[in-house]
Amino acid sequence: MAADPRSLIAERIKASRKIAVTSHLRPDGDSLCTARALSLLAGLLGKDAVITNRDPTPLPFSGFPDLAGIRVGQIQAGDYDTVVLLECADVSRSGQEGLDGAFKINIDHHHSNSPYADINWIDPEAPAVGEMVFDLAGSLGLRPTPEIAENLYCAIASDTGSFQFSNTTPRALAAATELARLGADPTRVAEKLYYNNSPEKIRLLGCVLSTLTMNAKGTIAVISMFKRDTEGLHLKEVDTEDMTTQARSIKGVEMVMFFKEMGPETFRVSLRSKGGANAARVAEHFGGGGHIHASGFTVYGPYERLIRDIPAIVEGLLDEDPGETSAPGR
Ligand SMILES: [Mn+2]
Repeated sequence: MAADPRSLIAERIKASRKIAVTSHLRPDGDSLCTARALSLLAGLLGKDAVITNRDPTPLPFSGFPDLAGIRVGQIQAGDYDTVVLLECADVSRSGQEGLDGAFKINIDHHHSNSPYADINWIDPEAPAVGEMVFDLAGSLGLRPTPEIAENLYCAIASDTGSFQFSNTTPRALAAATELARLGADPTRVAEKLYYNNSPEKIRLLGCVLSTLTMNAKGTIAVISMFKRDTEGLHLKEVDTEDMTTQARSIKGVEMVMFFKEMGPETFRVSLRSKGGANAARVAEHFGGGGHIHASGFTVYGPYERLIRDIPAIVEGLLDEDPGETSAPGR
């Protein structure tokens, strides 16, 4: 039987002096807060752990004081004894170049296709990488401080959509309970994650949601955002995930189509689906791609024609492929 990757990782961390931590392109709450927790855990052992991501920290996480120290750029592998990659199915997912000679640790809760690192700990049953690093704290013989506990809790809360998605397993809830006991404050985390919007964003949300149209069956919701909607608002970046979430919350909706004007007669269409409705298959039909519940493609033409024709084609595709009925989730 192979050695437990947790003990191998713990040994390697203890034997390292300088540790680099990174996560995937367009990092999310799970990878960001877990990276922070891991660097703090390493700090408890007297290690110098530095988080470096290729992409900047997005909203709302860019406003978290705890995540302010994250560097953006490339890791100078020669400066570190160990590089930890969180949620990267391969090295290219990190956007880091020049890690070939580095000692790499791969921690992921998604199926990785290649165990590319020197130590690979892949647990597709884990609800979030934050839950795995909580487990790792035990292997390191460490009790998370309240700050570490709160980051790990935030990672799990964020990845489960506040304990709503299909990864809200007994394991996720057990870890959350334990982390709350260790000092994580669920109310404070919810404030940071969900009560952090600017007035401009809420105005834009109103604008986009007011474009809502539905097909006759009530299974497809279409919303649109035009360049003119964002121009006056001085938004540095536009987080549109909430807009699709609102449209997806309509009873009976299986697919949300979000048309975003990118240029003259050019629209990026984001698809979000639930249950068995396969967003990836629909996107592929139009030359795009993605996952079963999140995908996208680009279309060209006058808006009035696109918004009439594309949802009708999508309805046909959904009818053809009812998909397997599965639990709601992402
Ligand atoms: Mn995750």
